[in-house]
Amino acid sequence: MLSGKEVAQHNTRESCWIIVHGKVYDVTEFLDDHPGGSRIILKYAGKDATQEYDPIHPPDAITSNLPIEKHLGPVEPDTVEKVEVQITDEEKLRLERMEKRPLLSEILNLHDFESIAKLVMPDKAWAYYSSAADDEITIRENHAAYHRIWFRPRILRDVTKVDFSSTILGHKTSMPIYITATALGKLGHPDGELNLTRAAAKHGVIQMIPTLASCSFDELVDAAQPGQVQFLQLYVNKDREITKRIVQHAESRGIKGLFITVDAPQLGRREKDMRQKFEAEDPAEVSKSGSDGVDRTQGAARAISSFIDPGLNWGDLKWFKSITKMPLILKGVQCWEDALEAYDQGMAGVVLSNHGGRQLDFARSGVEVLAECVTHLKEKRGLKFPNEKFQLFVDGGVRRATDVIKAIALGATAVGIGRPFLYSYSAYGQEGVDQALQILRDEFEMNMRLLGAPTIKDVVPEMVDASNLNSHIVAVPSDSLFNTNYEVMQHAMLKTK
Ligand code: PPY
Repeated sequence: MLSGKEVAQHNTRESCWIIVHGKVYDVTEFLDDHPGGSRIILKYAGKDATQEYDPIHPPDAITSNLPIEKHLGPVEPDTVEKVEVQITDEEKLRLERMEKRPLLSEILNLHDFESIAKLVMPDKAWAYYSSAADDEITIRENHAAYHRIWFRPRILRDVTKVDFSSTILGHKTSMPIYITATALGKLGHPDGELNLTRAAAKHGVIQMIPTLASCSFDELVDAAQPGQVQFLQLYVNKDREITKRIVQHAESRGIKGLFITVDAPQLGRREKDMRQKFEAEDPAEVSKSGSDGVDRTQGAARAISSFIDPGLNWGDLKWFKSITKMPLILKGVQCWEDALEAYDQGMAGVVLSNHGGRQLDFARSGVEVLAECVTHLKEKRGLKFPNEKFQLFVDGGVRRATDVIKAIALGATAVGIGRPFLYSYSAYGQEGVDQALQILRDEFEMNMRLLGAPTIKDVVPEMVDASNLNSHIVAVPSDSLFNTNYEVMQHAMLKTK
């Protein structure tokens, strides 16, 4: 067994050992390959890096990326110098705010989770989760687009019983939503995505596991209940062997659908996340460009995105079909032409999504794209929606069951919800997600009844007026719950020290 003293001597670029979860690793040769850059590792050279490592990496990231001969074995725990984590005044205030959270029973809607999360989450986590691309126009449009769709309810239908259960890719769901993939779950809560797995089981909804989860893939699959359905969101690696391994492992573990992300050949500019980085680090340090070529001025997301293959193209889909029998869905389709191509290439569906407004600013909302996809796929391929063989999904901006119902009326099979669940567990742990799902169920029941639709099949296109959906400038009532959560973007500011 190694001693802490011995490890501490390897604290340079020439010989760099770190401790993670009680084990020592020689990362000297890995320094320049670390997707997050070498500087952050060097900060912990010779020390215990667990606390820095945990929120960002799945537990097996280090063991699966380092050759076995670099795993140097356990360290005697008593000999390791404790890394002092200083509680800043800001952190103290945050913890005080945490104590003052309202009771869960006082949380009435998904907006409430967001506003409480904003107050009680660590700044870094809030900046990463809430940030969006450029001027953040698309993130707002995602929500606003639903305000341009109005209902045409039907009356005098027997709505004593309302059943809003449905199926997604042939699998049962208690309502036509799924928990969509969002990265770095442990930034908001120590249990990370496990909060979502557990709540999804309780409420009979499907969770899409992200490639960049903080928990390991196996941990999330192991935590599922027998029969619980999970999908996988995939970032395609430049090294296709890695992707093949991930995909085939997922299939062997019973994953029921592969959602290939196609809207992120490069990560969007999320300035709130970037600014947080400037504030969090010594400005002199951040402004230097790293000798390893990774620009650490770019916030949490960009630092770890270099593995994603910008060369991914339509020609690759055949290969995916050759390596898996899971249904393939393209996530991030943004116009009918690409939806049509996906259909022609035998995909099982598409997610009409702009990545929560985090990629191309001024990309249109998923729900607007949905309407044009339905029109053109009907016209050009004679498809009817919802369609079992080629399913349309939408995500982005959804905060109410009415939003979901509008998308269903327009032809979507189901709607993905991401940030609201992150906010729910960041503020309240798994119980927060349970409550968020319960709120949606309550909203579904009431709104289906008021719409005159006893089942999801009864939610038909005639129940909505979407005639203004494409008009990007129309007067809509302002949504104060959403707007107060929306943070006004900041300009660059003068130095304070
Ligand atoms: C996002 O932040 O929008 C993501 O999809 C996750 C992510 C995080 C870091 C690198 C690439 C993608």
